[in-house]
Amino acid sequence: MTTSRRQVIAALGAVPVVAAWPGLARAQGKIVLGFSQIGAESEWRTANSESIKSAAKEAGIELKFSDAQQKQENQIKAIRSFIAQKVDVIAFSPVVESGWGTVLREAKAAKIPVILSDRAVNEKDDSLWVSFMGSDFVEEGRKAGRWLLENMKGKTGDVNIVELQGTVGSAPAIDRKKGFEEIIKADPRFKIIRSQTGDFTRAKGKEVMEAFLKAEGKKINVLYAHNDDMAIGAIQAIEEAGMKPAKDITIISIDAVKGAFEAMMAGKLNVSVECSPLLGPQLMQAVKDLKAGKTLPRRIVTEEGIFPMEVAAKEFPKRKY
Ligand code: GYE
Repeated sequence: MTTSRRQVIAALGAVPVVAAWPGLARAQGKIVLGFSQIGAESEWRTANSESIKSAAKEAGIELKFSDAQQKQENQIKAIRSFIAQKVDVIAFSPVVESGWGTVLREAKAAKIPVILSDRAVNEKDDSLWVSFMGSDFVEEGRKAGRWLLENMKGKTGDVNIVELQGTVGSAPAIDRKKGFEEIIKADPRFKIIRSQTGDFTRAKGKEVMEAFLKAEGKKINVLYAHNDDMAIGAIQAIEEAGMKPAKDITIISIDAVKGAFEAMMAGKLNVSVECSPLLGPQLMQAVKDLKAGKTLPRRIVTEEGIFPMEVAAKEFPKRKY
């Protein structure tokens, strides 16, 4: 007895079969979006992936989601495969700023519009993407710097800062450093005595903080971490070195994910600057607008705040990531 196709579809369930059938999504009138994600390096990134997946589902957009495990070459491969599959729109979060020209020109030649999500690229030809949506990372760095200046007003003498940078060559690492330095240079007492990458992960944040503590020990007054995960890793290192995080060393980080709120409520982190990962809904709206023939704004900036330890318990229940 042969099994009919209808039986196979019934047995497998209609949804996965349709999804696996090239071209069928489009035949059903669905928009196809290829998204190349950086990886799963942080709590922020996990929340961002979740936001994109759930917003695509909600919007009825067929999402081809690819995780690059923090490697640019994997992102380039994914984008090439989206071009080969003739998706309607490509969106991606570039792990680093440079090196995208060739693949973006390939997308342009194939007439597939590209949206930059979360991070920017450093390419002269800005006709290679239609819109960039995400945070103003320079401003986030400034917010961190302003908070520090404000909160060290009463302190006399030098303020020795160690900095945990994000992924080398990435937009948030470059810009968060720039914005922070721009503010602290107003007061010569503020000095960055060590600065190294922790690649946005807890494990590396801990490892590098251990090295900072070994080299500088009690000289360290402040830790500025480019994201919460590295700060959380560093907090462990500080405790293991017998010091009190947020007391012996003032700690500032960026993202304001739940893990940071928990650390603040435990009295171990002084402040976190908000960076929202919830880009899914606006990305799906942009994809729909593009398909409807509308022109997107070149830049869509996410609005965000800053949360010091004192407000953590009150804000925590309202946090969505
Ligand atoms: O701050 C960090 C993540 O690009 C804004 O990437 C994002 C950054 C975020 O790994 O936690």
